[in-house]
Amino acid sequence: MQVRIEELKKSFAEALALANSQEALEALRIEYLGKKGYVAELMQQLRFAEDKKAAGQLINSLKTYAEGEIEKATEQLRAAAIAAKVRSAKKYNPTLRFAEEQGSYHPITLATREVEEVFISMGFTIENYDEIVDDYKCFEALNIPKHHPARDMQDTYYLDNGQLLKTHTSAAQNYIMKKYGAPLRAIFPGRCFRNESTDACHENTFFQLEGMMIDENISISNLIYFMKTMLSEVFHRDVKVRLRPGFFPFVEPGFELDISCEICGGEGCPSCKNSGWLELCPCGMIHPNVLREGGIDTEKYSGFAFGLGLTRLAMMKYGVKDIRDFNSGNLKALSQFKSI
Ligand code: FA5
Repeated sequence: MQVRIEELKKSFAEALALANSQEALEALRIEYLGKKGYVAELMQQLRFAEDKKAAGQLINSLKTYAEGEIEKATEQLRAAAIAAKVRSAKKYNPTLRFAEEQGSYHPITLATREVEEVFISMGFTIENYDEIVDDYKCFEALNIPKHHPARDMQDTYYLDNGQLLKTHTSAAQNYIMKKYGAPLRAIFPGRCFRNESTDACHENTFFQLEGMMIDENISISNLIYFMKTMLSEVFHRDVKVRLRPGFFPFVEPGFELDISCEICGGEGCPSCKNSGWLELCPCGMIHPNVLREGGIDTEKYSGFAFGLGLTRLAMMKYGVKDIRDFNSGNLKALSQFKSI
């Protein structure tokens, strides 16, 4: 039996050296290890052997040897196939990097940066704030108690734990007042959410950029000065705006600052809901209740706040007719901003 097994090992090794595909290896496995293979045949003969134990060990050594070699060869063939694929793949060429298609900044990013630059030059800091906030920050700290009718204008998406997606950047006012105290000058852009139907000038997810200035002797004329400066710097041209009274529980007095629609030139179109004007930047003098809630001494300090509709500003600045294009992910629309 020993001689026979040595012969089989030798013939196996010779056949293995020639097996250069997974199919050839499988055929070899069946020939030696299959149901009707050499190992099975030797097992049949085991009962005739004088020393069954020694013969059994020899057969087993052939079986283990064949199994191990086939496994090794299978792995080698697989590795060789991967290496061949890698070799034939298109090579990465660092010198081609700039010739290939490049992305571009989103128009909201471009508009945010531009407004930020204007306010930085006027001594404002930029703050970041959460998108998920609690009821206190979004409403109560802003003089909007539970069941106040002003909440109807700002329905949003609620989490199971009672938190909500912020409806306006004003939700950061209380946090920033407590963080810095007075005097302060800060702007804070951010994504806002509202549960409302969408149209050419309303989205359920949009950006605002809030600003706050608190100091001694701040008045409406300071507010108007900063609003005018921001708009002339951002548009680099004269834009027609109008200021009218507006109600927000967190300012007193409050104003609506509208921009004449840049899409239709004030004639009326879907982008401005046919009114010729677009609500852009409500603002006002911060209500004393809100200042006190933020820990500010109202005997000494007063301040203004504004909530710029950043996505609408981008619409007007870049001539985008439909606000929904900004969130569409439509590269045909968005790639036009590459050159800006
Ligand atoms: C507010 O959100 C107030 N927090 C703004 C404010 C801040 C007032 C500080 C006073 C002082 P309003 O809901 O009007 O107000 O939204 C402000 C601006 O955000 C709007 O003028 C508009 O430009 C933009 N805006 C509001 N809702 C949407 C929407 N669904 N889609 C796109 N832009 C919107």
